[in-house]
Amino acid sequence: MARIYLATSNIHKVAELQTMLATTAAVIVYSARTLGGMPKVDERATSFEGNARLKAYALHNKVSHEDWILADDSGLEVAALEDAPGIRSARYAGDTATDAAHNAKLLQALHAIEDRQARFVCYLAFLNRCHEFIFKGICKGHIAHRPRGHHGFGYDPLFIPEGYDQTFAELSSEQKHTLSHRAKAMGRLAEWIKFLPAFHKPHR
Ligand code: ITT
Repeated sequence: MARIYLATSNIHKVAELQTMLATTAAVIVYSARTLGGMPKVDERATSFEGNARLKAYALHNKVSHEDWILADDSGLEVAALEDAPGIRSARYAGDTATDAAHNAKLLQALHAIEDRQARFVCYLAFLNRCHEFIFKGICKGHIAHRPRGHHGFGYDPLFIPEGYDQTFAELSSEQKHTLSHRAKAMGRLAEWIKFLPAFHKPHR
């Protein structure tokens, strides 16, 4: 079976990506912890795609030739804030700030702003020594007036996906996994890896 190493230090991403990959193909999924931990990556690129690639290449020399690496760079873009926090989503209220602090800063920035349209964006970099693929997923929605719900992570308590009244943190993880930016990017990856022989499920 093919091996995929997840190039992230975010335990919530690990859980979401692992769940999504389990139904996708014949793979064994490992977190970066099995390689001694995710190296610190200076996310200096100016795009989600660039930062996803930087994370993936941080593990490049730590895995063998036939292994694959999957990295995720994602964030929340709020239209009225010129797409902030965007690629700075994880550092919006400061490098070591909590999710609650990021959410509080976002609510403050939107105080008195009526247009609350937002979208979650996810770029996945999927590569090995010979190939590199990028997959993108977007989930449109809007920002609630106060945090609601306890599931998920990050900005989930503030994000209401299009067509729903609940925030991602109020929806079950199964519902989030059918709707989210990450699920959409993973759906594209799943379509693609069907064509790679290494990921073919063995015939019974
Ligand atoms: P790695 O770089 O180690 O993967 P990270 O959390 O720092 O972990 P990013 O740089 O991609 O990852 O930052 C993404 C941030 O965007 C994340 O910390 C959340 O604040 C937010 N975010 C991304 N996807 C999210 C989701 O599904 N739900 C809620 N917030 C999310």
